[in-house]
Amino acid sequence: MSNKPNPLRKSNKEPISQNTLERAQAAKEYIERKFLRLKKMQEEKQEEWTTLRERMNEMNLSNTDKQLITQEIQHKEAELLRKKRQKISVFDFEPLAIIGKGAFGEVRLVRNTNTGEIAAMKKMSKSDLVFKNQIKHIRAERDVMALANNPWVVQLKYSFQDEKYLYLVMEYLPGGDLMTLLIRKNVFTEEEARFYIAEAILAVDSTHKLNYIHRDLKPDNILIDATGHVKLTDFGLSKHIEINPLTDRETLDIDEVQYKKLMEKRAESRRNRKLAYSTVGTPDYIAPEVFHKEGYCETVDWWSIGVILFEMVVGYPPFFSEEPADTCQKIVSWQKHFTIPAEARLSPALSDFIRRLIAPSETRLGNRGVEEIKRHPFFRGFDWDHIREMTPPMVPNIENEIDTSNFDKHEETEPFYPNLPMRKKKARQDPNFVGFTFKRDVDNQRLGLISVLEELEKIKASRPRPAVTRELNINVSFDYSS
Ligand code: ISQ
Repeated sequence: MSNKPNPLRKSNKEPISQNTLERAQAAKEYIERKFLRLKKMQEEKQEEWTTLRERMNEMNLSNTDKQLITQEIQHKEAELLRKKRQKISVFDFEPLAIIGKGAFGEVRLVRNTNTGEIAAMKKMSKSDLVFKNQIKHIRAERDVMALANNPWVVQLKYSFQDEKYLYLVMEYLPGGDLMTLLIRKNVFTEEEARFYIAEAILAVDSTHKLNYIHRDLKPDNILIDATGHVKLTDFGLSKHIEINPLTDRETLDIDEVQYKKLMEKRAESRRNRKLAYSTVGTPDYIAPEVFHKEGYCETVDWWSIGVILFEMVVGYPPFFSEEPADTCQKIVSWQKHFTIPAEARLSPALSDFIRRLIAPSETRLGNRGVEEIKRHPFFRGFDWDHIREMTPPMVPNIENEIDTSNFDKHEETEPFYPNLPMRKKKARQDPNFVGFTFKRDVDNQRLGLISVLEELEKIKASRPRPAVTRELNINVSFDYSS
């Protein structure tokens, strides 16, 4: 290390803050990752070109044909690079409606003015994210949605940023969320609950397979698509709460009439909870070990699944309290507070399933893999393999692609287009957010050399000596979807 004084620091003896060190470390890791990725891509590209040349030689193509194929590929490569360099910003979108508000910002239905595509745009304040130490979480969210080509996860189309905000542009799911369904239905039948919880289980398992623990699963971030099937999102837009005071006594030892009243009160609370705008998320679904400092694993999500299922069939979450702090207390000492009310009249299989999920982490169902969850008697005879082909119990009635009737209405509190300061020079990037930008249709593509190779192989198999330039040109197409 050089001993030269750093002209940017007032005194070279001034200590560097922990925050600066962490940000520098994050930036260093990002640059290293990016470098390795680029190097790997370069190597793969070179390998592909070598293979392509070998194949073309094996096929005895004329020099003109070889040249034409090469030119076509180079042309596509240049096109891809151009697309990659085009900057995307909030000014490429038109706001249509606000469909969610929460801790770090808002979600709007938007239209991409270049392509006409409809999407959900989540906008988050950078300063809030830094202040609440959410950078890692938001990066994980972006990664899981960007990388996964996964039917169970809301797909990320673009992510970008300006000086004040981060933006995630995602596919729009017009069916609303599970919380809205719960509010409309109050309680689900066992069959309805089985369908939604089974889809949620497969969705959660698919993210576990990507080494991602959700930790904050709740009905608000289980979304419903146009066909009535579910997809997961986070992610951080739920909120708390103004709830009617209810005592412990009320959850136990009551007759049917009282129970009905209780349920109505709880439904009211749910509506309030959904309407409330606060920076605090509800802790209702969080596993006890998340509150402790000793660490936890993916089974925390199976606890949350148990709590969501309880709420679906009983009508309220098991550790419900007026104050979030009291809910946390109840969860931490859950053995003292957890009961399934007899009035809910759950089948023995369902009660047992809930008890096996709302359980100590060591013996919790799912501790030895998702299969033990799928094998539980509650799912006896259930066709796990064809769930996406089933007709869901509720199929949303969607009028058109910009129908937002399954979301609550929200007033605009700040303009969609930010009032950014005019700068002469390009602002220095905040290292916290370096590498956030993503464009699905270019970032997840590889140049279609592989598909060119496959086409060449096919031609070779069917006609050992193709010599017609025109036919080859037709086949030099690029499959960017892979
Ligand atoms: C997609 N569609 C509707 C609502 C959404 C909320 C959050 C994230 C993605 C979404």
